[in-house]
Amino acid sequence: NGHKGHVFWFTGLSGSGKSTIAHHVETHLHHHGIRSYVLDGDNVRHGLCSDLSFSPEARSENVRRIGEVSKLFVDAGIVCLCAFITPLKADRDLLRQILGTNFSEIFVSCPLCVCESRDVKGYYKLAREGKIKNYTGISAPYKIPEQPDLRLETASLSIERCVENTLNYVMDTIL
Ligand code: GGZ
Repeated sequence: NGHKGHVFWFTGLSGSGKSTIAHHVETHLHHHGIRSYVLDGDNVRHGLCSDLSFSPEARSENVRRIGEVSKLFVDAGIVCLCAFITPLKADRDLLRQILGTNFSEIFVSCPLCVCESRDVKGYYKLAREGKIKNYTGISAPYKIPEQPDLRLETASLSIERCVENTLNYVMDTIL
């Protein structure tokens, strides 16, 4: 296989579409014979990071651990698709320090009101009611990436187009 390991890191609000896009991209990569793996809250926050809350310090540690794990994926020659809110610039900067040129930042851009109207898990409603504290976009910050390697506008583009744009970018980066 003529591709190299690389980390594609999807950052954006809860409900912006990070995990959905990452999983679709993974499926396409498998069809192309490219080994890839999705890391997201669903498979990391219950295991590797089950001791971590959503305080600013805990989020930083969450992101740092995943950065280190994804570095191991790169060493193994695997394309790692990481889907985490990663709300702070300092944490995203740390990822670039850990991973260097094997890191790409993909900003999954979507207005808060659209994410909130989707409210797949009902968390935004609970956050508005104060039943979930430190909720990103409601009661905790999200700092918009200024110079992402790729930006996906999920409110105005279909999932299919976002996946296609990401795949093109991934192929250009790893091949
Ligand atoms: C944000 C939270 C919170 C709070 C639970 N703030 O829509 P989801 O459910 O599936 O995605 C969200 C996920 C975010 O975890 P991350 O590991 O990506 O966050 S970070 O990068 O900031 O460490 C949401 C759920 O966890 N969730 N509480 N307070 N999202």
